[in-house]
Order: sequence, then structure tokens, then C-alpha cells
Amino acid sequence: MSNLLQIDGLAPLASDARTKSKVMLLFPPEWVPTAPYLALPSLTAVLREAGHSVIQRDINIAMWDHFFSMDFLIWVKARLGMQLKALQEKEKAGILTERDAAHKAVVEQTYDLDVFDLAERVEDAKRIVRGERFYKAELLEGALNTFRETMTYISAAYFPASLVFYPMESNLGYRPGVSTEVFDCLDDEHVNVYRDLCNQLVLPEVAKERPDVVGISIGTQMQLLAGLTIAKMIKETFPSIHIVVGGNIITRLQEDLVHHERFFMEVFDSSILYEGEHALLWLIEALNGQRQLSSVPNLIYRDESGLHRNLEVYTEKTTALPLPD
Ligand code: B12
Repeated sequence: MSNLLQIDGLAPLASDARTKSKVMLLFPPEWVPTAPYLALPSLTAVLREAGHSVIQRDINIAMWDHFFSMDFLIWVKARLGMQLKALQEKEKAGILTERDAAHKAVVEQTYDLDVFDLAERVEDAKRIVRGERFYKAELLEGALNTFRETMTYISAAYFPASLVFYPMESNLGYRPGVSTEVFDCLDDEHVNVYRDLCNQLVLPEVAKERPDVVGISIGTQMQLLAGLTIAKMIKETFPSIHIVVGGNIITRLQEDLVHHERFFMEVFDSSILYEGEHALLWLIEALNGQRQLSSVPNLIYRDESGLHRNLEVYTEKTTALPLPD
């Protein structure tokens, strides 16, 4: 670790402090399922070189795999059944709103579909895109159509959300560019499919691994609601884990973030702007008492005295970085 780049004038704070951390890095949906993104491997290489242990999880790939499975689709069917029952009771009581009626129509239309047939077909569609049959145009086209059909089925259980396979244009009915809508969306059990995804795929993994730090990469606007949902749910369930977010969209939102301290109170603990390899490493060192948080470049963080944005920007020396891991 001693040969890593150091920021001038910084001495370790405490010699007996813990020096190695367990870090979990997450890549949230929605992103194409065909090409893994580079950010986590880039961050991982630097952290591992410094001796930290890193668990990388591509929640995006895991999500598509999970959505297109018998287990998840049967669970969706049960969710549809519960919604249908509640809507029928409302109808009996004469309190069905116009929106409820639209919801009921969608659920009724979907509930009768043979979920076992759909699940078998979509599991085969996964085998098609993963194997030699991919190269048969008509089989590939059929598989892509089955993915789309499955997303329509799943969407019905998150009415009025529209969840789509490709292009990545799922719409939960909340605008990711409006902070009040973002906060509302994070807690909305009805449309926010990422809450169930987090409960089913992410929280069990965090409970098993108990990392010291969780880093979430939010590259594009399409990952914002999923990334923040996952961040908030981990923070609520495991308040002692430090949650840091980074990625292109986080850098772009920096002026907004500093005016919304609530994000740092309810959703994550810190954010790293611009390139993150060494900024994240130095953040981990600061959390381990080896340097001051105020000395970590690219960092926005909150402490008892409020929100702080460190003004120093660190630019990576790309040719000195280890190969992505
Ligand atoms: C390669 C690329 C693609 C490839 C991706 C292939 C792949 N699977 O990897 C393809 C062609 C598929 C693609 C598609 C799209 N892309 Co593109 N793409 C890029 C590009 C050129 C490079 C991305 C990259 O790999 N960077 C290298 C990584 C290592 O850098 P990074 O992500 O910035 O991560 C660093 C920091 O952000 C930070 N960081 C990141 N995560 C985290 C997490 C933590 C915890 C921390 C501390 C730090 C941190 O540290 C990292 C290392 O320094 C960027 C532009 C750019 N130069 O960045 C656009 C870019 C990401 N794409 C963009 C867009 C809009 C798209 C599309 C939506 C275009 C479209 N309309 O179809 C699609 C989306 C596809 C999808 N969602 O599935 C925008 C995103 C804008 C935004 N903020 O929303 C960008 C920024 C281009 C732009 N200037 O507008 N893209």
C-alpha cells in the first residue's frame, strides 16, 4: 500500500487503527444485460492491490436472470393474486377509484395467463441467448419476444409501472430528475420493483457478507432509482455499513446533491465525484482512521457539523492504474 499515490502532507492518524476493509461493490439495473460495465472492475483492482477484500456484484445481470426464472414469476403470480383480491374487495365495498378499475383490468387480464408455460419458455429463451441457438435468427427473435412478453407480465404486478427489457426505458411513473419524486419512489412498494429485487437479491447477500463499506455505481439516469433504492434499503437495514455512491450521473448531479442533505441522511453516507479509484481507497482509509475525511479528494460527506464538499479534485494517472479486475 505504501507505493500507492499519496496526497501531499497526509500522515496516518492512528497506528493501531484497522487497515483492511471488506468492501462490496454493486452495479444496479438498468443496463444492457449483454455487456458488463467497467466501473466496478476498475475500482476493484485498486482496492485489491491495496489489500482490501472486495466483493463485486452485478445486480443488473442478476436482476435479468432472476426476472426470467420460474421462482420469480411464480412469486409475481402470487403478488397479482393478492392485488386482485384487494381490488375485488374494494369493488364490493363500492370504493373502487378510476385508477383502481384500470389496475384491476390489467391484473385480471394477466392473472389468467399460464405462468408455468411462460416461465418454461423464458428459461429456454435464456438458454437460447447463452448458447449456439443464439445464431439462429428466428430463435433469437423468438427469445427476445419472450423476454418482452415476460416483462409485460411482471409490469402488471407493479401497475402502473412499465418495465421493459430493451431498450432500457422502464418507467416507474416518477421522474428521476425531481428530488421529491425520487424520495417518494424509493419507498413506494406498489411500483418500485427494485425494492423487491433488493429484498430478494441484495439484502441477503449483504447480511451474509457483512461488508464494512458498500459502494454503488450509478452511471446513467436509468440506474438512479434502482441504485438509490438499494442504497436506502441497505442503509435502513444495516446502519453501521458506510454507503458510498459514485458514477457519471452522481458527478453530474453534484450541484443538486449539495443542496439536498436529505440524501446523505436517508439514502447514503457519502458520494464520490469524477474518477473514483483512489478517492474510494482514501475514503476507506479515512473510515479506518488513517486519514481525515476532509482530505479525501472528490468527496461529499456529512458529519455532525453538516454536509461537506471537499474541493480538491484528484485525476487518475491512467497508465499507472492496475488492470481492471
Ligand atoms: C462505453 C460506453 C457505453 C457502452 C457500454 C459498454 C459496456 N457495457 O461497458 C455502450 C455503447 C453499451 C453504451 C450505451 C449507452 N450509453 Co454510454 N457510455 C460509454 C462511455 C463512452 C464510457 C463508459 C465507461 O466504460 N467508462 C469507464 C468507467 C470506468 O468510468 P465511469 O463509469 O465513469 O466510472 C468511474 C467514475 O464514474 C467513478 N465511479 C463509477 N462508479 C462508481 C462507484 C463508486 C462507489 C465510486 C466511489 C466511484 C464510481 O469511478 C470510476 C472509475 O474512475 C461513457 C462516456 C464516458 N467517457 O464516460 C458513455 C456514457 C456512460 N453513456 C451514456 C449513455 C446516455 C448511454 C446510453 C443511454 C445511450 C443510448 N441512448 O442508448 C446507452 C445505455 C445503455 C444501457 N443502459 O444499457 C452517458 C450517460 C449519461 C448519464 N449520466 O446518464 C455517457 C456518460 C455518455 C455521455 N457523455 O452522455 N455506453
